[in-house]
Amino acid sequence: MTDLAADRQLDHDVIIVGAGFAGLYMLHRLRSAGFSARVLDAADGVGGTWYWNRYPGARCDVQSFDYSYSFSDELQQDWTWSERYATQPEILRYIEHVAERFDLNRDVQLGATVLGATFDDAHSRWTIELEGGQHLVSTYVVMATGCLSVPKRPSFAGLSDFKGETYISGEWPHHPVQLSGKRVGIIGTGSTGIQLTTAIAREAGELLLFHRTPNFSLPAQNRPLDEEFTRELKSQYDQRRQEARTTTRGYPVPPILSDLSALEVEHEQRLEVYEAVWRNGGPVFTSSFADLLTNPEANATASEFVRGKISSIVQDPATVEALTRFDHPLGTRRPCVDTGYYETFNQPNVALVDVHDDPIVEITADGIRTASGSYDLDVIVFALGFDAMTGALLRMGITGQDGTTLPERWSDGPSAYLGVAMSGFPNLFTVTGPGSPSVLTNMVMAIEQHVDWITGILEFARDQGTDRVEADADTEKLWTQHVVAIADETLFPRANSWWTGANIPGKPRVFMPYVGGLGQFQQVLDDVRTHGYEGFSFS
Ligand code: N01
Repeated sequence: MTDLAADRQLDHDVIIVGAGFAGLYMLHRLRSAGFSARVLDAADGVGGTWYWNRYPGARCDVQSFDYSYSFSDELQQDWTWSERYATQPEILRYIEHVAERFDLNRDVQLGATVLGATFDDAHSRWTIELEGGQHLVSTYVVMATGCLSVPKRPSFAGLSDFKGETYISGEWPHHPVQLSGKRVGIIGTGSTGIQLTTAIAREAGELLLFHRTPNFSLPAQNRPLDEEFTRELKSQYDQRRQEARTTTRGYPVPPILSDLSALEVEHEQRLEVYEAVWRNGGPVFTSSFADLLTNPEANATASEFVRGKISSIVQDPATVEALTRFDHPLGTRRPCVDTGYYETFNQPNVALVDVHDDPIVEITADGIRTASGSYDLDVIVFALGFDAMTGALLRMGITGQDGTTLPERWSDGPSAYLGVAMSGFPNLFTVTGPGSPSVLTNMVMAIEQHVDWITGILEFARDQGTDRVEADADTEKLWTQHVVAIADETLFPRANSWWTGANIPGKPRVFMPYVGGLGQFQQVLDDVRTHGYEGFSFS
């Protein structure tokens, strides 16, 4: 491929991999800055995670009007969200609208599976190899491949013997799936499994939820957005976005959150705050007090409150026990956000199968067998999570300088300067990569932040008359150490979460996202930029 890159003319200044929120905005920004760019995506449509995750009940748990692009005021004024938390079909329609509105589709190549990306050191070019034999050569590559785009696939013994239907949540078929009256089993109780549960419980004849580790789930308090709310929102959209960029989460939080320690206030006052934030709804519950994610005693008060809520909702004591046997502090695995999840267990057609002490042994022709029993099923849905943050990058066949591959480079865990670039891989950028706030924040705001910054550094390189940009190894190492050090000051690393890679056997255990928050990260990015992109070399 090296010779090919030398012989061939450049196809584009930049190849972008991924046509989700990140890839599409990257294309828009690069075009506006005068670069030629092309987006590649294996899917048959734009949308990234919202193209693939079309399982029943799929919706976003960041409020729709925050989980949307802020770069165009016309767009945010024209588009009207119907619900506080948007469903997958509505979000996909929005992304398709953006692609059309900004004339992006003409530079998006769909059905394009990337098999490899190889850097030609002598000519400072990347060659991208696609399934089917096509090769593209570019100066830069931006991996907009998503943090949750590689589903964890089932590897249960006997899987192929099953006579019924099986579905993987992240690869849900495009045709309607008929579940009504059927015996359905769901394996997995993360955000996906919980959303699936509430949706499928309405339809299935019988629903069995195979549950291994309890996750905290918080009520969304979803509602339709009426005209008055929307008018008010739109009249202050710009201020809302300005504020969002300075926050930890990438969206403004309600003023009912307390900035005190949970231990500084009386029991009654603490309960009042928890009750008010619970009633307000959404993932902000984990910020009810200032120290829930840093102080185990403070956290225990919030965990206790949620346990109490679950016990007051779910009628069956054994189910309550299984749902509340938490092995991690609240918020140290990503909390789920639901509409009626705990209430679902009171339905006569729904049961929880606790596979913590009675593990799934195999899938049989008729259903699922655990160590102590067998469950006959017509349909099994796997909601097993993702090889998060690094999965898509590691399987992309990326080879940098000196023939070093990314899997070799990251064999002890990911390392990336600002989550955006890696030494030894010049001219390659990652949007919301490991070491950036990404999945701990509102992804769309985090994407815009990274994309704007990547565009800035490419413009800077062009102004310098160079076309080779590389993160310095020492600076990258210091940043990666800093990301781990500040995570260690919190409770986050205490949990076996996908944030640490613990959900994938053999994956190095490293807390991957930057816990400092979106606003603080912006200050770092601004600082690096105003110092002439300190920590990068240009040649
Ligand atoms: O995945 P998860 P997810 N046998 O890793 C279980 C985002 N998201 O797709 O914990 C039995 O959280 C596993 O059990 P355990 C969001 O960021 C967002 O649900 O390993 N069980 C766990 O219960 C979220 O955090 C939205 O014991 C097995 C489950 O599978 C992220 O995606 C909606 C198993 C995996 O849970 C991931 O959520 C949906 C086995 N062999 C998702 N292997 C929004 O609303 C795995 N499990 C925006």
